[in-house]
Amino acid sequence: MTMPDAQTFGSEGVITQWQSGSVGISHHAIPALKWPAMTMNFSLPPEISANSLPAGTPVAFTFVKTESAYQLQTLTPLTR
Ligand SMILES: [Cu+2]
Repeated sequence: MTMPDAQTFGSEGVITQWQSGSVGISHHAIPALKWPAMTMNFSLPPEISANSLPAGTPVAFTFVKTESAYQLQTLTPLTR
C-alpha cells in the first residue's frame, strides 16, 4: 500500500462544467507540475458539493494528486 502524495498544488482558473464527482476547470499554467494552461477535470472531496458555483466563475483552487486522480482540496471564488 502506497501513501498518497501529500504535496498540495494551487492555481487559478474558471469553472467550465460540473459532472457527478468532478468539476472541469480551465486553469493557468502550473510550473510546479510542468503543466501548461489547460482545461481538465478535478475530482471532488466530500467537502465540496457539485454545482456549488456556477460555470464561468473565476476561482482559486488547491489540489492533491491521489492514486487515481487530481482531487480538489479548496475551491474559492475570485472577486475582481
Ligand atoms: Cu491541468
